[in-house]
Amino acid sequence: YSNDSSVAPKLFVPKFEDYQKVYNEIANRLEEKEDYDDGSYGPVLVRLAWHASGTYDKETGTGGSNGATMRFSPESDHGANAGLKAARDFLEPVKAKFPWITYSDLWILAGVCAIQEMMGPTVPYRAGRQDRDVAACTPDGRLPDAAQAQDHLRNIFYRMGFNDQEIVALCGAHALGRCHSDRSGYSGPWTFSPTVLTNDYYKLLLEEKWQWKKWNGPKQYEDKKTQTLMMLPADMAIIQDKKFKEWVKVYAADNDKFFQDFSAVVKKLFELGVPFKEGTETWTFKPVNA
Ligand code: ZEM
Repeated sequence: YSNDSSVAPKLFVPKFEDYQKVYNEIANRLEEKEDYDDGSYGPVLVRLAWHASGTYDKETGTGGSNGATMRFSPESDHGANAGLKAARDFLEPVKAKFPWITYSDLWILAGVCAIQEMMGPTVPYRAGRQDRDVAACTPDGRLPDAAQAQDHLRNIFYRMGFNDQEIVALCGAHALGRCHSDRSGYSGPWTFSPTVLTNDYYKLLLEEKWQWKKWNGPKQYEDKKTQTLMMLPADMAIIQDKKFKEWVKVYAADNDKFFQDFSAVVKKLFELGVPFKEGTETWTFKPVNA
């Protein structure tokens, strides 16, 4: 045995530059694969990172993005996770090219990348998540139920450690993407620009007239004017609740404030329950196509 570093095997310790390479690869794949959905895998990548993180329970310290346990049944089969295979499959070639990154770090890096590449704020990132096995899968029912209202939202998000302002800021993610009838059963986008992050979700909530959609699907709202946009009962709850609504007004009036608070709350979400080593650096990635 020798302490001489010149003969010791070289351990690959990835640095910021290496993670930026992974970021760039994801960004370039987003640009390439523009024939998906509304033109981007971005929204479904954000949803994957959110569902990986949103299982966190602060009382028991279980769940959260450390582990990437949605790779395994039963968690992959939970109703809330329907459709997220598309996002996981999108990232497989990235994992193959950079096998040193854990799935847990990769899924969250992809969420950060998607937000930034869809013109959102920069979201600071720390690496260090470890993949865990099937035994760490969380029980079904930890993610919010779209059919429910403010009491349910508070139960679910307080369990993760968020307050009312943070709940409303997180909901602004619904500026992105859409509901798919073959996934959640709901249908349609929340905004007219589902691949660009804006505060339009809050503006539309306040400014449009919303009515129940007449159809055979689950109860959801549509905008009266164009009948092309949607709101879930859980979305509507944030303007039906007085305390939530105050924050909806703040974010509808001020996109910069929304971006600032959204960046902070998403970083918090993505780090729930992650045992970072002391001194772990916080990085911000350079956008590629944004
Ligand atoms: Zn969502 N979300 N979400 N969400 N979500 C859907 C889609 C997307 C709720 C919910 O039930 C649903 C947050 C919070 C909440 C995104 C991000 C974030 C869909 C549609 C449903 C039903 C799924 C489908 O059919 O494909 C509820 C009840 C929430 C409680 C407040 C938070 C927090 C998010 C991130 C920070 C995104 C980006 C999508 C769009 C996915 C896509 O494929 O387009």
